[in-house]
Amino acid sequence: MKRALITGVTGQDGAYLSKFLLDKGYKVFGMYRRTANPNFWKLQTLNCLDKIHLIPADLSDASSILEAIRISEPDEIYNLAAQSFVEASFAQPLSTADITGLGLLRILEKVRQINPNIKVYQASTSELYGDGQKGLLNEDTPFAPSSPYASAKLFAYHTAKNYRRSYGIFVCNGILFNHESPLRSLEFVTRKITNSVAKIKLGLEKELKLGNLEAKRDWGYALDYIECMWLMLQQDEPDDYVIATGETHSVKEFAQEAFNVLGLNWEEYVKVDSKFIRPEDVMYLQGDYSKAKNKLGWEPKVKFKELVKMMVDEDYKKWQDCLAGKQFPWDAPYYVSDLNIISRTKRA
Ligand code: NAP
Ligand code: G4F
Repeated sequence: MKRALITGVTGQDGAYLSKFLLDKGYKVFGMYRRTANPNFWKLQTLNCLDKIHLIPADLSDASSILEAIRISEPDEIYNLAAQSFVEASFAQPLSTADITGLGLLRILEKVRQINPNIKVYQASTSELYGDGQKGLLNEDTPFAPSSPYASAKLFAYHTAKNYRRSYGIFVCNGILFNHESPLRSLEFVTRKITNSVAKIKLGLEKELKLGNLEAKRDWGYALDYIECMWLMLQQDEPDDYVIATGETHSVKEFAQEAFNVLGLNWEEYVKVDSKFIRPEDVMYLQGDYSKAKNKLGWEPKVKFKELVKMMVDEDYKKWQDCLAGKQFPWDAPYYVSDLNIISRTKRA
C-alpha cells in the first residue's frame, strides 16, 4: 500500500486530494496546523475525515515537519500548505514568505536528510507570471511576481528545481491556474460571489461588494486538477507542468453568470468597494496546458459555465437546508462578513 503525506489537508485541494488518494488505495496522512477551533468541514463534507491519519505540524516549524515525515514514512509528499490568499500576503508579507516560500525548503531538507527517494509535489501557481502578460502562458513564459505571495511561491519554485538538479530529488512544480469548487474558502472571489448570490436570492443579503471587476482568470474545477498532481508523481522523470483550462473570463463575467443562474441581474446588486482593490493586481491569466495534455494525457473536463452553476447551486441548496434547520459541516454561517473587516485598505 502506497503512503502519502499531504500538507494543507484542511484546504480545498487537500480535501479533494485526500479522497482521490484514498480511492486509489493509499494510506493517507494529513498534516494540519493546530487551531483554536475545528477546521475540518471540507474533509467531513467528502466523508474522509475518519479515513485519514492526522498529524499536527506547521510549515514554519522544521522539527514538526521532521516528525510528520518520520511518522508517515511517505512514498509521496504533496505540499499544498500555504498562506494562499494573495490579498492577505500584502498585509502579512513576512509570514507568507516563511510559510509559502521557506516551507518547501524545510520539507526538501528533511527529505534530503531522511529519505531522498520520497517524491514531492509542490503547489506552484499561475500567480508566478504576474501582471502585464498576454496570450497563452506556458512553462517557458518568464515569471514576474506581483505580490508577496507570488514572490514566496517563486522562491519555492526555484528551490524545487534546485533540489532536483543538485540532489536528484524527484520534485515537480504544478503551475496550477485558479481552480475552484463548492469547497473553496469564502475569501476568494468565486465563492464570495456564489455565496452572496444564494443569500441575495433568499433575502439574506442586499448587495455584494467587490474590488477589481476587470481582472481575468483562467478558472477550472479543483477536482479536475487534483488528478494532475498525482499524475506528475507517477512519471519516470520529475518535471514542471502548467494546468489550466485555456479559457479566460473577467470577475465581472463570473458575477454576471452567477447571478444569471438564479435569474438575477448582477448590475442591481454588485457594487465596487475600493477596499477590495489590491496594491498591485494581476489583470490577465490564461494557461496553455498542452504539455500536460501530451505528457500526462490530462485535459480539463469542467468548463466555466458548468463550474459557476455548480458553485451557485451548491451554495443555494446549502443555505436553503440551513434555513430549514438542517445541520451539516459548512463554513458560510460562521463567516465574518468581509464588510466588517476594517484592516484591509487600499494602499497608495
Ligand atoms: P487553501 O484552501 O487556502 O488551503 C491552504 C492550506 O494550507 C490549509 O489547509 C491551511 O490550513 C494550510 N496552512 C496554512 N498555513 C499553514 C502552516 N503554517 N502550516 C501548515 N499548514 C498551513 O488552498 P488551496 O486552494 O487548497 O490551494 C492548495 C495549494 O495550491 C496552496 O499552496 C495554494 O497556494 C496553491 N494554489 C492554489 C490555487 C487555487 O486556485 N486554488 C492555484 C494555484 C496554486 P488552515 O485550514 O488551518 O488554514
Ligand atoms: O479569487 P482571488 O482572491 O484569487 P487570486 O488572487 O487569483 O489567487 C488565487 O489563485 C492563484 C492562482 O492564480 C493561487 F495561487 C492563489 O493561492 C489563489 O488561490 O482573486 C481573483 C481576482 C483578483 O484579481 C482580485 O483582485 O479577483 C479580484 N477580485 C475582485 N474583487 C477580488 C474581489 N478578489 C477577492 N478575493 N475578493 C474580492 O472582493
